[in-house]
Amino acid sequence: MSKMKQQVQVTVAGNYSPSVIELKQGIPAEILVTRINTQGCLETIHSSEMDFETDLPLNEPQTITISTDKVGEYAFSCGMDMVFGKVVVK
Ligand SMILES: [Cu+2]
Repeated sequence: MSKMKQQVQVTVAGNYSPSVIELKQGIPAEILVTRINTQGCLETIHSSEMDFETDLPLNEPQTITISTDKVGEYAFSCGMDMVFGKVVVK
């Protein structure tokens, strides 16, 4: 059986697109986050609920591994907590 993995691309351009990321529980997941312009204050993405903080260099996709162990909703935001998105594990 081949290994399953979920991967979702997120584009950052003044906000997060998509801003709601749905993942299935129990399947390893990563989000590939690419900041494509300098709109807003989105040079950093972080989440205390998912325990990550990552710089987003312009046009350089960053891979963030997301735990899907537990069903729930987990917020992430820009470094100044002004722009938000969330991961929904179900
Ligand atoms: Cu901000």
